[in-house]
Order: sequence, then C-alpha cells, then structure tokens
Amino acid sequence: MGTTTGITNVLRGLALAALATTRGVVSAKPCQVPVVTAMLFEAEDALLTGTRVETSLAGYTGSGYVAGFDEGTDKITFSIPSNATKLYDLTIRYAGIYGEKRTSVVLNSGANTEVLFPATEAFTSVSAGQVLLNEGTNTLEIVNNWGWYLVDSITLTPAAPRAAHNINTALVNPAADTTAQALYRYLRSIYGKKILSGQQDLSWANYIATQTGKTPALVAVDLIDYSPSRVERGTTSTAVEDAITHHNRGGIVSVLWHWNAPTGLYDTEENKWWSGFYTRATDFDVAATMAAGPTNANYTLLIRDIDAIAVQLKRLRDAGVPVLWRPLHEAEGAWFWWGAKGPEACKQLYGLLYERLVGYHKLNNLVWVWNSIAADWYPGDATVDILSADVYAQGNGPMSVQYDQLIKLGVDKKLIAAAEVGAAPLPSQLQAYETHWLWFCVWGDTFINNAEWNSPAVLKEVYEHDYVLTLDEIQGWRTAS
Ligand SMILES: *[C@@H]1O[C@H](CO)[C@@H](O)[C@H](O)[C@H]1NC(C)=O
Ligand SMILES: *[C@@H]1O[C@H](CO)[C@@H](O)[C@H](O)[C@H]1NC(C)=O
Ligand SMILES: [Ca+2]
Repeated sequence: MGTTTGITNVLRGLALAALATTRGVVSAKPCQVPVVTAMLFEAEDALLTGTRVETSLAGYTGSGYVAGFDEGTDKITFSIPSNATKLYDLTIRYAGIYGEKRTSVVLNSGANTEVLFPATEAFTSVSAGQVLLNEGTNTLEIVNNWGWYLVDSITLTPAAPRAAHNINTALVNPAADTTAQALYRYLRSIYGKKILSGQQDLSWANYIATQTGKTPALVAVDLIDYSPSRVERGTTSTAVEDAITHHNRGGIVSVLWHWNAPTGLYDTEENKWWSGFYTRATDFDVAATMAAGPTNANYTLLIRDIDAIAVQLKRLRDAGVPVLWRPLHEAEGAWFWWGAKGPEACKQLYGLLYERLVGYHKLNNLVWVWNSIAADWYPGDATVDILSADVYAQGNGPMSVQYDQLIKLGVDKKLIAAAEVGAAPLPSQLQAYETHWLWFCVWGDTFINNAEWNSPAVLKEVYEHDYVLTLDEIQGWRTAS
C-alpha cells in the first residue's frame, strides 16, 4: 500500500484565488474588484491514498504531480470549499505517458464518472464534465480505474448555463418515411425537457414493470442472432417479434447489432464462435476487406450479412416500426472487430451499411444513431441523425462528461442519447447538471437486475419521476405534431 500525506487543499484553493492573478485564473472587469473565475488545486497537495508525489517529468505546476496509480483503491482526494450549491466545469491536468487510460472521478462519495485520458507525452488538460458542489466542504476523488497516468492538478470553473440547442429539423435520409419522420419530430419535441426511459430486451422491460409498476418508453433489441455466421450454427431469435410487440403497445424501438464476423471465427475453447463479434475471437480484417473492394470474397460476405439484416429491418418496416438504428456500436473501443483496425475502415464500413440499407434496400424507416465520441471516428453529418454513448459507471450519475463531448462533436445540432448504460441516471442529477440525454437504456442481465448498479429504490425513483417518460406517458407520439 502507498503513502498518505495529510495536507488538505482547502486553504490552498482559497489562497489560490488570492494569488490567482499570477496564474491567469482571475478576470478583472474594469473598475471592479477582481472576480474569481476558477479554482486550481494541485494534486500533490491533496490527500493521497496508494499514490505518491513525483517530480521527474518536467512541465508540472506547483511542486510536483501524483503518480503510482496501479491498484483499484489508489486515489487522490481533494477537499473543495463552496459557498453555495453551484455547478462547475472540471478539468484535469494529466500526462498519459503510458498510453490511453481511463480514470474515475467521484464527487462526495456519489456517482462515479469515467473520464478518458488520451495518450500524451506531456502534461495536458482534459475536460472532465461538471461537478455540482454543495455548500460547505466537498470531496472530489480521482480513483485508479485503469490506472497508469500522472495527475498534476484540477481546475474548477463556474459552469455557464447550457446554451439553447440547435437541432436539425430533418432526418439525414431525404426519403425517410412518415413513421421515421413522426418519431424524429416527437424526439425533437421532448429534447431538453424530458428523458425517455429505456431498457435492453423486452423481457427486462417487463421485469421493470413488475419492479416499479411502470414500463420503459423505449425497448432496445439486438439483431446478433440473425448474423449469418451464427444462423448457420443454429441460432434463432425473436428480437424482431419483441420489437413489434413493444411498438404495438405504443413504445419506441431501438435496434443494435452485435455483428458476428462473417468469417475467420477462431471457435476455440477461449473464443467460441458465438463470441465472434469480439476482436479477440476472429481474424476477420475489416481494413483489408474494405480496401480490397467489391470483387473480394470477404467483401461479398459483408454484403451477404448486411442483406440478411435488411430482411429483418424490412419486417419492422412492414409492421410500421420506425427504428432507432445503432450499428457498429462502441467502435472506438476496438474490442469489436469493426473497430479493431482504426477509424478509417470503420467509417468506410458504416458508409457501406448506409448505402446498402438506404440506397439499395430503400429502408426509409431508420433513424441513424452513431455511438462513438471521438471526432476521428465520426462518419459525418450526412449519415448520422443522433449521437450516442455507452456509459458503464456506477452511482446513477448524469454522465456529463460524455454528454458535453457529444455536444461538441455534433455542434449541438444532433440529438444525444445514452444508448447503453449500466446505471440508470438519477433524474434530479440530470436536471441539476442540464445533461439533456434524450433517452437512457440500461443493459440487461447483470446490470438492471443488480443492486450495485440499480438498486430497487433508485429504479423506483427514476421510473416515478416527472422528468422521466414511461410507456404510459408517450402514448400517441406517432401522431403528435
Ligand atoms: C466565499 O465567501 C467568502 C466570504 O463571503 C468570500 O470571501 C470568498 O471569496 C467566497 N469564495 C468563493 C469560492 O466564492
Ligand atoms: C477472408 O478473411 C479470412 C478471415 O480473416 C481470411 O483468412 C481470408 O484470407 C480472407 N480472404 C480474402 C479473399 O481476403
Ligand atoms: Ca502539480
């Protein structure tokens, strides 16, 4: 276990406000007393648990930086005073010299916010979303998570009120059918005002009804078992029937696809054929296939697979179901084969999907949902209607860091959804942070039914809250103007 230094930074933070002119964190209005606009806290002055102060990498501020994040409980604890309940933007100055990592930010022992630290050679600042400080002393912890990064300091700046959104009025597909248009019109009408409750899988949606008395507004289904490389090994699915069932009771449907690689499945003891959507379970090379083009046998298999999925999407269309369609999810994580070879191949595959489903199959009931945050993975405004992120962090927090990143990515012209979460966000937090996720969708087994992620009390609070729309409250959305 590591060392603990007991210097708290309460005084440090206040003193900084006084010294701040030399650090550039005070804005002086002419003929006025300087207004404190930011509070900076050096990591090396905070309470350290399992971590230590170092000075060997140049470029830090203060008297050093904190290193030694290598165990789950390793952390830095800042004590932060506040005169009022107030929302602040948080930035963390860090160095990612061991590559891309993730840290966790925990405010007042509450929700766990996951923050991505891109790889860097020097100290640099990254936005870590917002924190709602209480009046009095607050604790803000930076906890290991992946570990292996260096932390120099944090800065808290009073958050500006959220600017008005400027959401595109039309879907990207000019031939979008009336069902997709009605869905999009309805989604725009509630954005920023309410959040749609959502659940992965119809059976888990019905489980929520037994737990809370309310049914989710949105149900997501997975086309995984319609992937040809699974069907040929005997899989069957009721995902389409389940989606139609939810549609017929007035609900909204989202569809994702854990696309089992068309070929190249290892099918070993460790990596069975049914894991074939994971990078680790296949040597299918999406970059080589896209580069080889339409005459390549593997490219032909991609088309075969897309056409098989088109059959299912047409069944939804024929039943009058507009679909929030979220293919190639979590690509930037690289754990799925479609993201394994970097952004360019993935974007080409997304373009192929769009062209084949919209251009060739004339599937006009789709609303296109993109699911990565990083700008270099973004396929572009012309083929994306809604931006989304998958966030797995405990504590039922508002996920403001990811929301803000998506606002930037879409220049606030695209609706933004929490397409998969481990923990349903607390509506009071969503409102306080003004994180206007359009929907949240909790993953099924071991998340929705796991008190560490979603306690029965939290689920009840979420599903009974006025800010959260449930199935009974969205009836008639298809004809809403
Ligand atoms: C808190 O209030 C005190 C006393 O009014 C003031 O001196 C100080 O600048 C305030 N601090 C912040 C961070 O607003
Ligand atoms: C198709 O992909 C498989 C699996 O990665 C690979 O073994 C094979 O060489 C590829 N075929 C072509 C024609 O590129
Ligand atoms: Ca420092």
